[in-house]
Amino acid sequence: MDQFVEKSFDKDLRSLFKKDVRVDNRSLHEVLDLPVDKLQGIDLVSKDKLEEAGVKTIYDLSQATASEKKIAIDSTILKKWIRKAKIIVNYVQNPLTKKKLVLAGLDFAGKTSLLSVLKKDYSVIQDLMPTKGAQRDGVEFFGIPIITWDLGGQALYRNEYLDSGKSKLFFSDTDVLFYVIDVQDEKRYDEAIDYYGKMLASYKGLGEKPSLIVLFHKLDPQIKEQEHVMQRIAKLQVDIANVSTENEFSPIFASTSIYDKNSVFVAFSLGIRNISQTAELVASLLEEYTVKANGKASVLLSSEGEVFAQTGVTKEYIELVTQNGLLIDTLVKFDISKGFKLEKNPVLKFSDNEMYLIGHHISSQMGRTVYLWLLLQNLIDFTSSLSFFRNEVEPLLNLFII
Ligand SMILES: Nc1nc2c(ncn2[C@@H]2O[C@H](COP(=O)(O)OP(=O)(O)O)[C@@H](O)[C@H]2O)c(=O)[nH]1
Ligand SMILES: [Mg+2]
Repeated sequence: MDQFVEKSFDKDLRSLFKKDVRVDNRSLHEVLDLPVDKLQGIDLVSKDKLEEAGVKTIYDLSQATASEKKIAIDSTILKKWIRKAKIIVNYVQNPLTKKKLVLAGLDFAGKTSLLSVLKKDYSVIQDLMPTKGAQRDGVEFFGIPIITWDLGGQALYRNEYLDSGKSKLFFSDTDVLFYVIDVQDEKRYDEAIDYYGKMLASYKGLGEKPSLIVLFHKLDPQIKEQEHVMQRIAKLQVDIANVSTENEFSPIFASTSIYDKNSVFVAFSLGIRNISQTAELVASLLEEYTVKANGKASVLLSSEGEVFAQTGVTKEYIELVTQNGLLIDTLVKFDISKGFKLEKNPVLKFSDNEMYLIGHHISSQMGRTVYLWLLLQNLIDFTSSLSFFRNEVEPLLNLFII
């Protein structure tokens, strides 16, 4: 049932390699035998050092360990190279399939609302839009279609799917399962937990183990501060964790609210990052760069609201950056028909705490523009190392979902 995706050296791997490398897609496996210095960033001196340790090819490099004393290269740098080699080996050796996201939960849990946030169908902006074409049917995130599923209540007639062979059609090959629970509807907690358990059992029956995100939804900003609500949710989390363990699943928990759009993009991005081959490396590159640039927080964000990575000294700073990055992207989108364009390096000044949010274009591929948003205390010159960061991170963004 998997739908296979064609592999292409030029489309996916090209920018990880030096310019002179030529590879025919039909003999893609040959990249594994290329000498290590064909990889972008590996110089001849390092090549010799690696060779002395018996690491000659890209494949050898993927099998090396960074802590090995016999390789005389800084272990942070070596780790990155090994990680890249692993990504390449994985790309070449494993079939690429189309990914699938499932969004499930009781009726009224908020699934349709979550999807319209992801579509960036913000009603205020929608009302202001001069022209509106037909609504897009399917919602995609990171280019992956999201399938929704109502459980329980009015949708009872569909529940046969959970127990019958038909479930196979619907659930099979799920990469990430997002399970939504309405935290405001305490009366239906038991029902929500019950269906959650049934879904996990259904996946187990299929021999599948999707990545799992449980969304504590409708946790609106004003109720987040209420002690009794938080206690109730803490108990809910324990119950969900127990049912998960019984079914050999370990979910990631996230809180969401349509009144905090940032929370929705972050929660869905978490699920995607969990199945990404390159997310970890992208995150560590961003962390490294942010420290070097003296940044308080930063986020790699696409025009579609996809959060590739975020980092920062406090949770509040990270939220501030993500929220404003999203906002600026939305404004640009809204006024794009009037020729409104993002400046090369847009700067936003927060006058209450004397901080600056600076945007940097990182890549534009497949209809998505990725910006690096960086929160700084001083507008010092940090652009020198940016091109290095961009060169390193751009190929990894292209390989984010493979
Ligand atoms: N307070 C609050 N209400 C929400 C939120 N998300 C959805 N709702 C409301 O919950 C109801 C059910 O939402 P809907 O998206 O239709 O649920 P679905 O049946 O799972 O698709 C609607 O009235 C929404 O406006 C949220 O984050 N906070
Ligand atoms: Mg719905």
